[in-house]
Amino acid sequence: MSYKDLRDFLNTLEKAGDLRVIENVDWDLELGAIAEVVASKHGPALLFDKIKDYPAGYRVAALLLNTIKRSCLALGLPADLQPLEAIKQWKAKSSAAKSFPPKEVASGPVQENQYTGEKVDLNMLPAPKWHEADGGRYLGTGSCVITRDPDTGYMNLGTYRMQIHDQKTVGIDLAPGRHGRIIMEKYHSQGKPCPVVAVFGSDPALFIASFYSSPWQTSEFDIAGLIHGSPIEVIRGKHTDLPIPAWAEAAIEGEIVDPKVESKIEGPFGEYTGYYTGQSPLVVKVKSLMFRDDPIILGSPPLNPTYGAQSMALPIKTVPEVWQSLQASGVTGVVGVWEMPVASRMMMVVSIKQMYPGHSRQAGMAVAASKAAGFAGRFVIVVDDDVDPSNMEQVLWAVATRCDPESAIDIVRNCWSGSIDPLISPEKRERKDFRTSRAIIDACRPYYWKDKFPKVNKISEDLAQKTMEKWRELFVDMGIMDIS
Ligand SMILES: Cc1cc2nc3c(=O)[nH]c(=O)nc-3n(C[C@H](O)[C@H](O)[C@H](O)COP(=O)(O)O)c2cc1C
Ligand SMILES: [Mn+2]
Repeated sequence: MSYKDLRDFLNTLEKAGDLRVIENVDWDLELGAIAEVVASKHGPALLFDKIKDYPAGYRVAALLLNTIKRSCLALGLPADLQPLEAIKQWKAKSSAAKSFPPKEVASGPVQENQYTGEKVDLNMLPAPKWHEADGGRYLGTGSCVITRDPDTGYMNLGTYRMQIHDQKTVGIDLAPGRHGRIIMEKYHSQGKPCPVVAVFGSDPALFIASFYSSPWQTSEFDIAGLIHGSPIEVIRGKHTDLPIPAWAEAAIEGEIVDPKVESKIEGPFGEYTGYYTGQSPLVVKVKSLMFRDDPIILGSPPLNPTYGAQSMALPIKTVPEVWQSLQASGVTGVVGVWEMPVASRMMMVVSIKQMYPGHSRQAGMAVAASKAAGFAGRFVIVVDDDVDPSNMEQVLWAVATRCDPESAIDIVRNCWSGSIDPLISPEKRERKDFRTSRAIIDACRPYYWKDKFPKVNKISEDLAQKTMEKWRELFVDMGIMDIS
């Protein structure tokens, strides 16, 4: 299965009864509030139309990846998979990515409306103010930002939040260590602004590819092409020479200016950590704006996860990336990787079959050092292979019963983080020291006496099965279908 563009994907959702069109909303908090409430109840994807101050047809889509089912549809996987199985299939699929360089075409729907120079006005697009204490209107929450490495020409995609400052200027928050930021800094060190294309309404394939991170010098266009099943069609940008996805809803061409030349603080912005953080000084000067007739802005507002409002139901990004990096760094015996839903990468779990002394610490350190979970991480929990890393009860039980705090928690100091981290003190923020510590929580049975560790008290599958068979009518009567 594949989809041509965002509209095509929304049609698929509509046919599946998984999209609700909501009309007559205000971009100023009302749209965001509806999205947050619906997300917290795991409701349908949303398409907002007739937005205050905008012509009918200028729309905002949201909550595309908010359920496991929609995430699977977006990834081109069967829609009824369990979370761990879905991630395993997506990991297998993404690791088999072959080279899918974008395919240049002469023109595309994204060019239906084009403005350059003085005619550019970003306020033409319906950008919501999503959360109450946001510093402004965010056009880029489900963005796809394209840059090119000046040394090698490889093209990087990233999702970075973007706030409208004025008609021709947007703020962009590029965390330290992002490929997009490394590329930008190369231009700035040569005294040049960094050419950039930003897409504000791509289909889920391009969006997922953007927040996914391929290894340095490997383009995320390959991931987008893989999900599509064919190369992404692009037109060549007149102002940047960068590829612009031809079927995108809206895009800009511009330059990220060296903050020493020009800067403006964006944010704060309500983030996935459950706090308002950030404040990036980086700005993009926009040279051209283009959008389709009746454009659809793709929104992906971060939400406080403590009441089920995550914007991503399936850990599409962190888990497969970390799992692959464990394999690449030679850590054997990994049976599962997960992130705690309420803490995302701040609390990663890896499950291993212990095979040699020091194995569990090696796995923990490799997770803490990976690109996907290394940035703004906090805790890495290592569990044995009898613990399902995606089952929070099992993980916490293992921590409580198998981790001796004195000998099985290690602290690593001065690790990679950024302004998004709520634990960066005001003093550290002031001097731009964005480092924080990590704890490796080894909740595996102690290696040298693991075979003498007390036996687990839990009904065996065999006894559960036999009991279920003999007492089936009783259990059915009680509404109990599964007792293992
Ligand atoms: C919805 C969403 C919003 C994101 N916003 C930002 C952001 O504002 N700044 C940032 O540095 N990373 C952000 N990220 C994470 C990056 O997109 C992600 O780490 C990506 O892999 C970076 O790619 P790169 O290393 O190729 O630049 C966001 C991710 C998602 C899913
Ligand atoms: Mn990259």
